[in-house]
Amino acid sequence: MPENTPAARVSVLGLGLMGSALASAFLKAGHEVTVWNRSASKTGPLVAQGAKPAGTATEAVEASPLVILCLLTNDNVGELLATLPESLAGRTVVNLTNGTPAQARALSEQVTERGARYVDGGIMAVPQMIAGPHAYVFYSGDEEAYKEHEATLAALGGTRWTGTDPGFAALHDLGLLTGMYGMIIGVVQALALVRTENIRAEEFSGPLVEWIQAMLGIVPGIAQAIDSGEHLTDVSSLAVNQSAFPNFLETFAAQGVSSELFEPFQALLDRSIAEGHAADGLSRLAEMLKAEK
Ligand code: FVH
Repeated sequence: MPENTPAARVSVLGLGLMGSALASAFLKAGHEVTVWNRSASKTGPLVAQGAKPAGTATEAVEASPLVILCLLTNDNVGELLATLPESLAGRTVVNLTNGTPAQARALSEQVTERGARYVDGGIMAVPQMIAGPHAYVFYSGDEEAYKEHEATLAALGGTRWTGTDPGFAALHDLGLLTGMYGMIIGVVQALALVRTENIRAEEFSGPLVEWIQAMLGIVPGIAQAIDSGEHLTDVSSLAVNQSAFPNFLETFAAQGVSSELFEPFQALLDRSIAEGHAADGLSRLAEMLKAEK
């Protein structure tokens, strides 16, 4: 525990892979931890580390001013919260379950209506990384409650405040994961392509990583163009990208690799050009993706 951080009472509800890692991190930081899980068998290893088992979710909530939830889905969270309206009052609920901004906002209402404070969190780590140097959590919601418990929450990793809109932590979480999935789409397509000629994926991963790292340098420029609305480019126009794109789709077909992940990109390029944006850079595509809310 960092110096000057007093031991806190924390309850962790939901002891799957992630919830167990969270509870364990609080214990290692010297906090007094109460644990509950729907299937009681999962409390065993944490009790062995010093956690107190709660017989019911209500008992777990009543044990601590800070209540951490980490269930599979936010629907599960809503259902669980609905079973404990009385015991929530006066506590801070920090929900670290993965979900959508709309779900976080709805849960915030559900919790505050019962006299408790709500903070939502998006964990940027896998269970094995919790409490390590690269783990951090986005938080949003009740700022006073967050500040009151930030030192305790720091046992899990870095703390990044995103604002008082309870949906913002989920938005940041999903934003980063969207970038990650975009990269994974490119990586699996590239490796599937070179494997058709028996080039080893491991061998190709070297230049692939090097190239992706070099290309990451264009991200700030794309972001700047999106913020300013100035999409004209002298680097790589949509017209240039559109003219090269059939080479990819033709090669995928010729090599027997599905192009199902890439066809939507071709369609988006075509639509951008048809709407008069041929001279713009790739940042224009963010505008093209906007749909009416
Ligand atoms: N694991 C990971 O890498 C990711 C990293 C980023 C954040 N996610 C999110 O964390 C949430 C929990 O994930 P998890 O890895 O702990 O998941 P499981 O090991 O499958 O544990 C699920 C727990 O949820 C409990 N549960 C499920 N349904 C209910 C319900 N209706 N009522 C009460 N509890 C429920 C389940 O209980 P049990 O099956 O053991 O009885 C587990 O405790 C998740 O949002 C990830 O997206 C993890």
